[in-house]
Amino acid sequence: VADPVKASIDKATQEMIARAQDLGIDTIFDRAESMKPCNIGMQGICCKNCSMGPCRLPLPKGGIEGEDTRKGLCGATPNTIAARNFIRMIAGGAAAHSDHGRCVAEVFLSVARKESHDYAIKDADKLLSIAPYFDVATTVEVDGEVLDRDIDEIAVEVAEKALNEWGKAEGELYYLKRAPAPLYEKWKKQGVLPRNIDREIVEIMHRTHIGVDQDYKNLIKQGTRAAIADGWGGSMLATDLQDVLFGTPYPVQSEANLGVMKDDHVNLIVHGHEPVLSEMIVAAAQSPAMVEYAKSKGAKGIQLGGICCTANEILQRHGIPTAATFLQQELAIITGACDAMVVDIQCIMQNLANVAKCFHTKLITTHPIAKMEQDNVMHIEFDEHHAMEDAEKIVKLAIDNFKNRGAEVMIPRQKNTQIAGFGVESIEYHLGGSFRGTYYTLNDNIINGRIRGIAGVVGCNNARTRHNEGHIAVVKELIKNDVIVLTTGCNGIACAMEGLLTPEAASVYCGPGLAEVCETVGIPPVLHLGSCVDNSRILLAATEVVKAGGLGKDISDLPAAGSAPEWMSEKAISIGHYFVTSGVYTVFGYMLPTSGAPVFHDYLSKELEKIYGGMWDLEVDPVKHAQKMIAHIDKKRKALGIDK
Ligand code: NFS
Repeated sequence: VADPVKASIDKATQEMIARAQDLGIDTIFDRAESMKPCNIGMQGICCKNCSMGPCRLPLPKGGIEGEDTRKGLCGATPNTIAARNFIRMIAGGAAAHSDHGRCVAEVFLSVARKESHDYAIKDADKLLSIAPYFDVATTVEVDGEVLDRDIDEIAVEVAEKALNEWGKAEGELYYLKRAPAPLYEKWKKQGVLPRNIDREIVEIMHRTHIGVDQDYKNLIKQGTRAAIADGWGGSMLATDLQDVLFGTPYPVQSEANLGVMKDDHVNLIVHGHEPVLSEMIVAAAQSPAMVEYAKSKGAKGIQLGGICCTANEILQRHGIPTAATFLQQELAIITGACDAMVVDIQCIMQNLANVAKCFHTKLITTHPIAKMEQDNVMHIEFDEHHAMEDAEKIVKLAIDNFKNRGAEVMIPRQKNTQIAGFGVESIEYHLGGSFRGTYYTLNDNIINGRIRGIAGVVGCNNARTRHNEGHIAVVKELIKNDVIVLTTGCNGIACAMEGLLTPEAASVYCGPGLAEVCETVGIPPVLHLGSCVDNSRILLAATEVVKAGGLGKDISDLPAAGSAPEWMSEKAISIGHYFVTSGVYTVFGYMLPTSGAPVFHDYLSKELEKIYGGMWDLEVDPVKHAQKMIAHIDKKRKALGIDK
């Protein structure tokens, strides 16, 4: 079994791992002890794309001397194999983000066509702001007079064009032109402008089939095209359309960690990714009728809590507290106080069902593409056409289950305050110039050196590393050195649990320059921008910084760097790759599945930097990890002539 203290830096997590062990329930932390990963797979050089394999080409101890003659049955080299595996990970990640985006686009279309009545367009301004990218007119000329166009008409046209991005037959993705012009030109020159979202993912599957693409440079080029289709396509569409439907986030105060669950309330945990479901659950759970119903069953009310990116979605738009990171999901049930956990897609551990069996918790799957085999799991299929009805059914189930709680309830006390809900628009509000309405103040503070640079620190937890240790150490080292941090995903949750998402954190953890800016403006030194599809907000914020002037002409000129200290999912690889090929120096922790193919690994760093200005790097030690990012930031400052 796992040593709880070695497994996590977080006290609540440590307590709950120990409790699980007392109760004889295994968690991911224990399984990480009893099952070790395959060393060859970790190096990226196991090819199982045909039945003559798996062909395994381990790197000899001490490395390769002379010519590298390793090859699979078909002759595939380590570079080919590692590149194939790498871009298949991109395909998996891009598919996950983009299919999520497609689902939102479908709901948006049905709302625009007035076919589903439980949702509405909440942010018409956001709709008007994105319409021009789709060549959708927002005004009409009548008798020489320019009038506002009917918003419903605009909505239908945007929705149709947006949905078409997944499968259009000609042209390129609309949003690519939102990137700084020099970046767009680089993509064009390289031939990596995505044509449509699905096609780039399908083409990866084709090109990595036995006997197709055998040149690692050509393979990674397709990986690039699919990753761009994710970051500047599927993910960006998901973010924008979610903002249109559910509202653009603005800073809100809330709390984070398992301690947000309440003894005397019905605890309903929402876990997964698409806000299409969770938005309705929030609305249902907050309705007076449901709260009354909960009271009639002996509870003081309904406490909602989120896990993974669903947490980030309902946090940034409604201030719903965050219950747990990816690695804490089993622990939320082990409190004994989780009356229902409702899940949709992505990052949901199948072992939740086994844990739920040991308690009264109702585990409910909702998505047709994500079911569980265990018989204690209920499936309530969520459909946008009767969304509210489904949501009410789920909330009621949780309430009715409150009375079935066992005596053994143990909710850890730990929780922290957080301010979340930042975005391109709110950063402009807080750090923009009062007259110019751009990122002027932010740029000014970067140029005068109060802020040394910008870091995007994102991504998962990984049971192979100590929970949250990398996240927190990297972020603390950055802000100590006056680097402002933009966070999303489970890094955002980790930072919230640690109290880094409060304005007060500035005086405790930041260097003097960043502290001064944060205190003057009243913002935390770590700005939570939402879920993993909202990494598109980081791309657009970087683009705004470029536009505001004084810091170069492209994202690759900025004193900025990216990081995923505890990554584990394929989505993280897709994100990493679209950051790199958008010009960002990007460091991953734990490992990269490329170490068995040193030539390919080098290509991902040195050669990609020559092409796109960004590069991959790996650094396991969190302080060195942050220091590498800072060194890159300083290099860019020097190139801009703003080093002191
Ligand atoms: Ni991102 Fe969201 Fe967390 Fe990793 Fe999973 S929740 S989409 S993949 S584990 S950050």
